Amino acid sequence: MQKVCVVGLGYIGLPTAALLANSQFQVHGVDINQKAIDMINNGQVHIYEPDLDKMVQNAVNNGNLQASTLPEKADVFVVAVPTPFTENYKPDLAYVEQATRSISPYLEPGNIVILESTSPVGTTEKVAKWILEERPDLNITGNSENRIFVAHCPERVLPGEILKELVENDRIIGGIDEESTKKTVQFYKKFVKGEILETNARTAELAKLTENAFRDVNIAFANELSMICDELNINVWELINLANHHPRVNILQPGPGVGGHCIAVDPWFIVDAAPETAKLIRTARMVNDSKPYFVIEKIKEVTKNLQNPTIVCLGLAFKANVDDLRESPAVKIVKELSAIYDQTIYVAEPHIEELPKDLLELNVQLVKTEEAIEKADVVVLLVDHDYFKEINPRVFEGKKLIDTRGIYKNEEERMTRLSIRI
Ligand code: SAJ
Repeated sequence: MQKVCVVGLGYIGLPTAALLANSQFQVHGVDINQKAIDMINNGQVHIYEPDLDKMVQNAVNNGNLQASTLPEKADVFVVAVPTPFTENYKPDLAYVEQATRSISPYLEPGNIVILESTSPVGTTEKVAKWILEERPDLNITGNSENRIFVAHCPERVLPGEILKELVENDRIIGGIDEESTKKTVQFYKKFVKGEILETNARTAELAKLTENAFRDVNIAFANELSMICDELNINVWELINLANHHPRVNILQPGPGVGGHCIAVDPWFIVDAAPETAKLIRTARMVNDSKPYFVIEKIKEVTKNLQNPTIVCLGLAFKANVDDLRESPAVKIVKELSAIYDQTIYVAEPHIEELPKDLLELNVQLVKTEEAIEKADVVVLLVDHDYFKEINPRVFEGKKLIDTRGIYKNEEERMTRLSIRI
């Protein structure tokens, strides 16, 4: 049985570890979060992803998955740690460097080190360099007996669909040389059903960033359209629906902004690498980042002539049907509202039990959806959770509704119930 050491047990690392441990691998998971380690070793999970709890429990019970704060010797090392950006939008590789240096003492000739974290171009080469700094006895090229193999295989899974997509998605594999690519392909072929595409490390890195930048640019197009439509008093949802009937047009959906830890972050890595040239990618980021402020301006407009209106926000997550609040535009909007208004801002988020720490300290209160809507003068719909789609639109009668996700697309409904279309 091959042994795999997975470093970083978050939204990517833990599902990957669980999947491997439920196939033919012995898995040792590593994380700096002791609480997460304890939970995993008890067969529990510290993040929500459909079916992940069952898989972790099964793997731990079978003895194929165990976790610790320290790495162990293995055949394959998978690094799946965060790659955030700094305040001035520069990639922060501290976690990748720390993870790489932490596994270096455990490496043995013949091992494969795979970087799965979304990374700026050149990071996989840096991983190899950091390993050699720690382990000058190892080699990363040629036929030497002491050689190890280093490659990038970017994760591409969609939160909410992770366990399915880990197996079914096509994977891009780019080694620091051809041998590294080939060895890594052999590993992924053991559990991936999708096509495996071979390239070099730098192209693999840019391919992943390109996928997310592509989506960001397309969402920015939809968001810009929604602001143009607001100016021209045109229903953007109807407009997009009409345009999408063209066989070669497929416009995405506008919303309150772009959240999550990927699409709102990764395009900056391209901008950082080619600041003069990546004009469209930078502008798209700025359009999407400006959208929450547009929504806030709309709320201010609606509440202008109301005395101490009760404002209710529906949804905090960064997108529909997840509990993930990272980089969520909804959280940003609620925070801004709490600074603008003295009265309590009510929030309904059916996917969480309590508010995150930074909102707990503010004049923000988490309430049940129905209760919230009942007391509202103004309802701001921020996330298109299925739960909110089930709401009978009659409950909004007599209230002002700002629907940033276009749940109520029917023109007649919109005209009678919505004060503002965005
Ligand atoms: N959004 C819109 N309108 C749309 C689609 C999305 O406003 O039409 C918003 C969402 O509400 C959310 C944000 O964009 O705030 C991002 O959501 P998403 O569902 O587009 O993507 P993520 O961040 O959950 O996952 C993305 C995926 N990348 C692509 O689809 C190209 C996923 O495959 C990647 O693995 C993931 O990033 C990642 O980890 O990089």
